[in-house]
Amino acid sequence: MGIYANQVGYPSAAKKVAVSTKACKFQIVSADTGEVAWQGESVNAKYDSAAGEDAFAIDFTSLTKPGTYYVQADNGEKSHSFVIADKPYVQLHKDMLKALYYQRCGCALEEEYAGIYTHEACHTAPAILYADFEAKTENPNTFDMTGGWHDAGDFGRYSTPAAVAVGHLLYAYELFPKSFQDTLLIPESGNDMPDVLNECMYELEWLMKMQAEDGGVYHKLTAYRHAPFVMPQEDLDQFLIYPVSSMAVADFAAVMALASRVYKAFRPEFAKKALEAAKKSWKWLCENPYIGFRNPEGSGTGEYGDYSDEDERFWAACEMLCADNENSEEYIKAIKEHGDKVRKLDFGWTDVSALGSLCLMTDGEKLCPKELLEEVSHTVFTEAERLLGIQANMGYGAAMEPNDYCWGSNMVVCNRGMLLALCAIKADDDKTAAYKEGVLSQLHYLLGRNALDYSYVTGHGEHAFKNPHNRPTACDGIDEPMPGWVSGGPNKVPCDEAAVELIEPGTPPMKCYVDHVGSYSTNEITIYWNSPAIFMTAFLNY
Ligand code: 9MR
Ligand code: ZN
Repeated sequence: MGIYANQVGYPSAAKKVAVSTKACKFQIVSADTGEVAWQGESVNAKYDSAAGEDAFAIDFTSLTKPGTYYVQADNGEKSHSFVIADKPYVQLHKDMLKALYYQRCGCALEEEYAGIYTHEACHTAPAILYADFEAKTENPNTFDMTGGWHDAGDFGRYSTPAAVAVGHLLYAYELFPKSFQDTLLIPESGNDMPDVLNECMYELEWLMKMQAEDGGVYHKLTAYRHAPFVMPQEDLDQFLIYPVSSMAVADFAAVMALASRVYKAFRPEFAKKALEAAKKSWKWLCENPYIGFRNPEGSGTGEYGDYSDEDERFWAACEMLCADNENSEEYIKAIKEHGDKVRKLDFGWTDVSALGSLCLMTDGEKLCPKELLEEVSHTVFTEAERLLGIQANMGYGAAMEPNDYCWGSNMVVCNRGMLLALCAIKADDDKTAAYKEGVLSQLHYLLGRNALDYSYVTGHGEHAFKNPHNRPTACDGIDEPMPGWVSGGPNKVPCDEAAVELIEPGTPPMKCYVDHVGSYSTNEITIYWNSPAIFMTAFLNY
């Protein structure tokens, strides 16, 4: 039997449910005093098809007194400890945001900000165009492409996931500014901008370098193959600028348009530059068809391939409508045209269309024709109801069905949390609480209420994962990883050597995970797995 709780904690005023795999009588024990604070009996045996087992609810909602507790069953078995607090996710939120700072490329991470996780400046050499590399051109043109965040456990920098991650963060800031007041202790801290905007600007300035003269945006900047496990500054491979994709152009236009609005109050010059960059890429989009991206034969870094750019164009059109009041008719036409072909429900790098929905339902509310807005809202709310339905049916309470456990399944968990959060702020008062509980349920899964008893955020929870597939973590000689990283999580088709060896065939999807540094298909970290988690905590801390 196992008892699984959110190892970080539960807000005093919310529902509090842990899970056990057997029926039991239980006590909630104070970790400080050993006193029994609550007792009850498990209820609601439910089969969880993703975990392949029954789960029983251990409900202690009525216990609201702040403190540190654990669950103890009548057979003596215990859960990890957790807190009950007014705002249990403040440090978690800060650490997940600060984690992005550790991804900064092209600068040294100084002790003052990075603590023990310092390193010298990495990837400072100029880059060359992939075409010149392939043609072995002598003395090719070189470009300064330094800056930005490493995408993940590798050192590549990719335009589409970069735009999506910054998108999540800027929307989170726009909607929940109060959740971003604390300093992150990064080099810019203490200037006149919230640190989330400082950190995002580091990525946006790099992204601007990815835009070509004609408005096209290069798909990615990576070496020909992933570096071996070395510290970033030891990776001296030639960085290559791969060709333009229309997904990169559209995502770029969208995020620059968004930045032009968000930074206006703090950095008017930067905001203006962002709007001009967005317009230039929008023009490119109007003049060019879909241009996909496939890795050239032999080249082995991330592909981020995508068979459709309709969703990226939809997001771009929504954002342009909000940022540029001069061509509204044109943008509305584009929103309709592309909107008809997309789901409007996903926040990931493959399908970004929900970023467009979010934009229309918040900033675009007054600019978007009423009928269109109603259609988008209806689609989003219908999905939210579907997700609440899945949560109610699954023993572990996550809106995750067996097929949802793909590479980076924790992104699905968090993206669905984002959608529920959007509905919570847009719903009539009587439904707000249910959607908020829905967001919490996603977070409970992420932080330990799952069949493997893992908190999938480093440094948060007694049984948090510790061995992310992340080059600096693997090579820095420091035992503990940086706190605040979200793992990719269970993947029903594990495909790296470590995972294939350690996960038995036939293992239920929710259990297809290994906390192994080699496991890139279940245990990597990425900027765009942290960003939707940050959106959720920004909402919950608000
Ligand atoms: O997150 C990506 C996932 O959805 C894909 O299934 C996977 C395989 O193509 O690639 C993931 O992205 C990786 C990227 O290609 C390179 N940097 C690390 C990313 C996370 O594993
Ligand atoms: Zn670097």
